[in-house]
Amino acid sequence: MLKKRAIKWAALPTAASLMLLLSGCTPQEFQRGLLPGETGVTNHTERIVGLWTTSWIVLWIVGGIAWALMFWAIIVYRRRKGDTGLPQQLRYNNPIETMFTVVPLVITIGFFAFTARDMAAIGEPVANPDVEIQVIGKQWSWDFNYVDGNVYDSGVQSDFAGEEGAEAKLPTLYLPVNKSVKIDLNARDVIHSFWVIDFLYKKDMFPGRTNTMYVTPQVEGTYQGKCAELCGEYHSLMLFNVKVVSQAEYDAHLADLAAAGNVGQLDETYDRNQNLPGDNPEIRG
Ligand SMILES: [Cu+2]
Repeated sequence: MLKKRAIKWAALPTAASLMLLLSGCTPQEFQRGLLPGETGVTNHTERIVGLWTTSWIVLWIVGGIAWALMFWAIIVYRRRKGDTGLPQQLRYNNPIETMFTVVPLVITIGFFAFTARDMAAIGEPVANPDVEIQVIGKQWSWDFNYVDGNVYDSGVQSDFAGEEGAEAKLPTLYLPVNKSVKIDLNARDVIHSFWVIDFLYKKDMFPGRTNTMYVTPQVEGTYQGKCAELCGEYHSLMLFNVKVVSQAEYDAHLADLAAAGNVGQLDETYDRNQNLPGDNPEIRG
């Protein structure tokens, strides 16, 4: 009787929280492990979703076994009426200790191997990318160089002081759909991080060094981007958009930039520090 009541009490909050959790999410969202974005936003997103959800499945199984063993021990070996002193103590159980060492080791090596495999695949350089872009982070906005088109766009930090439609005015990087893109990442002052949320990928930008990422956007749309490295007072205003558009719209945008006089490339002239080591040829050669 007492047991039944205990189960009832435990079932209530569990059911309530499960209902809350499930009601807010669609099956598709669950299949993506609650990651943002849709299926196939870039050529890498499904691989990332796969690694993420498989990891969670493994972790839930490990968690389930650990919790089951824990509650079994708590319930079965609880102190009963009339018990005195300490129960019989267990020590030097070699099979159990070997298992506790080997199983986590196998799991950790497994996570490492699959992560390394996917990181290598995502970072694999594309020999002849269709589009080359340079993105430069700066406190607190972004410069975009369209290398092939020899045009640029220079952003300023966002101002969300209650103004309607402010998001549309954010600096916006255009990318053509289904084209392989090489993005060189640099910084003018401190470390920033280039993060397009729905691309499920971010990469740091260092002053004096060039990081590169390769991506093929596959779904047209407007995506939100942020700086993902705390870079100073207005880090939170370092926002941008990425518009994945058709080749024609992309060409039209580059033509608009040229017509607006944004011809050429924004170089390190605007970097705050001019004496950095790294890949600055004037210092390192
Ligand atoms: Cu930043």
